[in-house]
Amino acid sequence: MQKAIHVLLCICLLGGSIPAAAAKGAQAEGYVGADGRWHETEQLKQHRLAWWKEAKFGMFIHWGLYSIPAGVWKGEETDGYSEWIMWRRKIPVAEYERFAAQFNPVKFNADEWVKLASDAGMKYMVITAKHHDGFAMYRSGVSPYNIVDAAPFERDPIRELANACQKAGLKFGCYYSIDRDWHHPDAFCPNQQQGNTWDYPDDSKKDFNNYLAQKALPQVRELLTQYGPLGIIWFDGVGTKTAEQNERIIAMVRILQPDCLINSRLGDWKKFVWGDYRSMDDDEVADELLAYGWENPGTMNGTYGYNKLATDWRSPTEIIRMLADIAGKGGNYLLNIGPKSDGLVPAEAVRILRQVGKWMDKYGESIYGTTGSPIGKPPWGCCTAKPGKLYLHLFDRPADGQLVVGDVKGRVKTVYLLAYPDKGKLTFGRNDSGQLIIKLNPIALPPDALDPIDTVIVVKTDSARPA
Ligand code: H79
Repeated sequence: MQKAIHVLLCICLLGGSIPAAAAKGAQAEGYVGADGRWHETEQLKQHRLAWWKEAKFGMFIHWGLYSIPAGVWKGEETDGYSEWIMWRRKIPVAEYERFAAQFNPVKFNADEWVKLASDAGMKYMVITAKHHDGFAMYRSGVSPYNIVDAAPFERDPIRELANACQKAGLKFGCYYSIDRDWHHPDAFCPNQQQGNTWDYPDDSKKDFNNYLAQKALPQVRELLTQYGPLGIIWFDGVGTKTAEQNERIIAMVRILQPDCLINSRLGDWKKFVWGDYRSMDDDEVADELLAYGWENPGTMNGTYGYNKLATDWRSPTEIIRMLADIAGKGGNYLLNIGPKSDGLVPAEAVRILRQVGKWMDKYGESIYGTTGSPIGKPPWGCCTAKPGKLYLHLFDRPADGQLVVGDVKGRVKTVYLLAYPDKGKLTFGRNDSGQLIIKLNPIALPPDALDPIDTVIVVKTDSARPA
């Protein structure tokens, strides 16, 4: 397969189109057809998704010029998404560009960020290479409006993070705002005036295709060719591109990096039409187990970019339970941090991630590589699964010490506390309706056996999918 893609890649890079028949004759699992679209087998897609399904937990990073005003512009406070401040305050391009001249995050250390993610149990990282403000956080030959050419910092954080992730064994991905660009005069946006209509008021003069051809596509190509293998290209900012343009973008990504995942936010925000897996709405968690891969792009404090006004942080308990709940519904958690303009991660975010890491050290087995709950969403918490195993995530202890698990199929072999596989064996039985019941008698358990955040109980059965 790799070889077939190689051949196709060479043809494509030489500028030739590939006759569909020839490509099919080569028995390629994936190829660009005469229609210009990427075609592939379900097997190839699943193969590409395998690491991501195993990983379950990643770090999202929103870092850009917006970390300088951090929610406050000319004394006016902007709550919520700090990365939207240019649009919310209608800051003219010429004024916003001055942030670039100021941006010098000398305390930035890629290895420290990667260690923070890794210690929290995260297996991948996705960082804003360009957000809606149009400023590239990497060395771009396409536009001088980038961190190396336009800021005193002169370093390329995308390169440093890509290298640090590779060293530490994390997958590395880039976020690229493809339909929005408030810096580019042609980035027309039909959605609720979400484009730059203060510097460039005449929408009828905007040639979106020019923006796409001159900036967005060449920058995506740079990201796919300058930083080694990307785990994910995470598109955002939907609404302007046509279906045909989305097809062309997908083909370009597949040809340049066949193993790189593409999230769904190329065309349709709410539906899963494009890409390898579905990005839910910002901060949205699915209501139930979904049959396809999905991901929650989540904030810790209601903003993605650093906002000094956003002090209402989710607690580590809430975040750990969200992670379990998301995994229980078959999803991934891409949890965001918004580093500051000096290059440091806010202390609250560090504190939260360390707590999450402590829990993951003990209970990671109940998250990584799991599938969603085969017993629905139980009232006392949630459930994840692996072949022959259920992981019960106990948030609320039953008052009478009897945990009603539900309709578990097959013969239950053993039930134990994940953190105490030997001493933490629990007694169990079935009630009159055949439901599995576990006895939680704290006297019989080791001290601190029940975790106040989420105690994981393993049910081992002889059934591959125990429900
Ligand atoms: O990058 C983060 C957001 O900035 C981005 N997606 C995540 C991952 C995003 N782009 N568009 N949107 C989210 C949806 C647009 C929301 C809006 Fe608003 C509602 C724009 C105007 C009203 C939120 C509130 C932003 C400004 C005010």
